[in-house]
Amino acid sequence: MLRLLSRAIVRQTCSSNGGRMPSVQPKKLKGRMFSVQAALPKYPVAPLEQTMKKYLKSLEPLLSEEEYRHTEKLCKEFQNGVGKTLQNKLLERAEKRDNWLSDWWRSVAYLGFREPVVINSNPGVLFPKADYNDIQGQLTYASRLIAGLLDYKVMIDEQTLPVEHLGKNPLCMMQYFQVLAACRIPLEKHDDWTCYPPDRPGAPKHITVIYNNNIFEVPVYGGDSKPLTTSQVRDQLSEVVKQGATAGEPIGLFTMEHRDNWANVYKKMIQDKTTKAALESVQRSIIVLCLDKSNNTMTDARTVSGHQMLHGRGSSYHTGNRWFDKTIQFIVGEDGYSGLNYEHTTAEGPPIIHLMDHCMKYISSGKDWSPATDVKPPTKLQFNLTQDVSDSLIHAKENADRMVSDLDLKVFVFDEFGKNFPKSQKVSPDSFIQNALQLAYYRHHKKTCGSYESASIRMFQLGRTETIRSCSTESLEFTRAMMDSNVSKQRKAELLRRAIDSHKQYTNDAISGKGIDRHLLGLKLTAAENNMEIPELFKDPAYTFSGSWRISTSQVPAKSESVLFFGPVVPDGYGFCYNPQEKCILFGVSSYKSNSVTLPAAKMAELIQDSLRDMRDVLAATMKANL
Ligand code: COA
Ligand code: HC5
Repeated sequence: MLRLLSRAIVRQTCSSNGGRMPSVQPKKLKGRMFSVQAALPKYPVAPLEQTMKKYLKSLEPLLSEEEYRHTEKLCKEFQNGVGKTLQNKLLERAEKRDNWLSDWWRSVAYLGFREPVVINSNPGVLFPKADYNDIQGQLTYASRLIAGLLDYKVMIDEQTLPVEHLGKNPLCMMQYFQVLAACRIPLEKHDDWTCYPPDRPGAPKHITVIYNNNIFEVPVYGGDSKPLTTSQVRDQLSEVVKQGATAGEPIGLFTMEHRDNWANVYKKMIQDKTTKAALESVQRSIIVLCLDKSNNTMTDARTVSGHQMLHGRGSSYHTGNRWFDKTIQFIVGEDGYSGLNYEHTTAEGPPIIHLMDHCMKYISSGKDWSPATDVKPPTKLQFNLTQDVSDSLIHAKENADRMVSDLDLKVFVFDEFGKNFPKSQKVSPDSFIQNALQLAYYRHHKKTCGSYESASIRMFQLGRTETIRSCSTESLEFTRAMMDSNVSKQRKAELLRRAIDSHKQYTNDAISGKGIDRHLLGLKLTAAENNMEIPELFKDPAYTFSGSWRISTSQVPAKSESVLFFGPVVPDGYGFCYNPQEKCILFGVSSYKSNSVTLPAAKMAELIQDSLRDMRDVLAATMKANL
């Protein structure tokens, strides 16, 4: 496995296509996009002893005494033996690169990952419902969305986006530069990734629109290089609908395939010049816009639409009307529900959500600009499929439908309080919510598990994410106490505050380069790249077990009341994504129907709400007692 991985890494960094980060000519406009980019610190390699100590601490709630002692021994041996060599090699790598991790991460987390990107990797987002219910309203909404996108793109092109901050710290803005120009390309064993950044010749001037499974190249700039107005975009979309009246072959289903299957089909497809040009048009476009039919559902329309955004609801609904390899797909339904799906290689959630929030605001503003001239009409892209490729589409359809039918999702709003309550109790809202997720899991499973929360490490150049191991000795003590009627509310509140503090401390460490998971990964990959024996530490069941994220979570705050979701990362796990607002929290919860251990998503959603309420009650009661 590791050998395969190291070969894949070499292949990626040697890739002739855009497999590597595009470089940028940064403009240093004060407070804007790249003004502080060069001054951002480099991602450090943490001291080995520190990582070993923290790793052992993270295992305390997960292992038996005996298992713990075994791993403790392995850590000691590693730290005094091969770990030293690996650490030195990793430090050498860090010396030579802007970020020792980013290429590896792109490869291990994304391009080398062979399972279908849909559900397993691409997140979905459901926007607040818009007030229309027919195709005319759909086209008007979609054209406002695209106008908002073009308005945002000006800030990327001119590098005038404000620098994002985490607390007081400025963050790396490279992902923003790439989100409107990138696409994943299937290759056997290890995908490629292409990017056409805005400061290069050939930067994209069109979007891809998919309607009724037909795929179109739609110019969104005039011959005068001006962006189209809302009504000009709308005219383009009306033309798409006219030309796309007959359903096309659902070739988007291929992008939901296992990556090696898709790579195999792709290789055949690009033998045909016309098809190759059509595929490149999609890859080179700014974004994909999917114009979907109505879901025609009366019950829990939000959850149904969540499925639509995450995977398209299968071949008889919208899954063929997608291109899941594209970094951003906006999805606009005929029934007022819209959202997006994004391929994760290019960026984390925050740049995508920032763009989305801008579009939401733009839609309700009266803004527009003067019309562009010399506008080229949409072109329906031509795909010539051989019999062989058409046959593969039948398998792709079966595989997609199997995956879709197994995914359980619940999209809901907890509206009894939001960030305001934990803030009033002087505790971190994120750490409060994470402990609620721990409690919800414990309520049903009567134990804890490997738990992942994404932490941003974009305070560093080209930083991506680190893991917050959100299950701790303190969180386990708290969850146990909550389920014990003999423990007083006062004590429960004390344990909750302690668990919150522990989580907050881990968070602060993770965002400042003192996490453990990326460092451990770096040491393991260093061994693989140097053809060294995999150290015992990484063969230890505790390493695999503690990194099997049965709870996989992420906080992505948005200005709008949008809901975000993704699939579980292990069969017996849950995916929890939340968008905390001041007075409510929007949640997306997922699990697999075929798994007999996990609860249906709606049941788990109830446990989360019960946990949030119970935690509020213990804190509020003790607050009163202290007055
Ligand atoms: N008392 C009162 N208020 C507090 C508090 C306390 N003890 N602790 C925190 N707060 C406030 C904060 O000031 C902040 O205020 P704001 O709403 O005005 O901004 C708010 O509560 C939220 O803080 P907190 O809940 O502690 O979380 P955070 O914003 O620091 O986020 C992470 C924590 C882990 C989510 C964040 O560090 C991070 O890494 N985000 C990126 C995650 C990511 O990239 N996800 C997508 C991956 S694809
Ligand atoms: C719409 C935003 C969804 C968030 C996506 C996210 O958090 O992805 C995580 C990325 C990372 O590197 O931590 C992975 N995760 C979904 C498995 C938590």
